[in-house]
Amino acid sequence: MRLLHILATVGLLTSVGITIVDATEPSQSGAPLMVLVAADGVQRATVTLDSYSYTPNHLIVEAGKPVELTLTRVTTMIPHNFIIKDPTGRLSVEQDVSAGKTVTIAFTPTQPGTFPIYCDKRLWPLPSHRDKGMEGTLEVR
Ligand SMILES: [Cu+2]
Repeated sequence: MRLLHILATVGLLTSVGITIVDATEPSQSGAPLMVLVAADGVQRATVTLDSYSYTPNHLIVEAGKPVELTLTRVTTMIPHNFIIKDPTGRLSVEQDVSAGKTVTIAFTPTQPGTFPIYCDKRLWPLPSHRDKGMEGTLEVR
């Protein structure tokens, strides 16, 4: 049993190593999305929430202009949310998205920077959704 456990651990480490190597290659799901400014000055984009991902997972917006994100959840059972936290407190977004629902959130980032987007849902004692890869990046320029 113990040997099997060690082998399983080695296998896990190997797969993590491969993932890290792959992460240096450009991937489609990780391609940054430059959010376009509409005629009314609002930067609009749609983000799909799945288990366990955001698509797209890297949004680039301009500071000082309103952002409107349409969050669409394709899963039916697992609860997800969409959180952006700026350590300085200027930007704080926390939105639950319930089964099959679409929610629109609006905020205006004032400071340039790179902020993590993540889902903090977790079914104890399993890892959080963020740990399972449900995270992204908001880049404010
Ligand atoms: Cu989630």
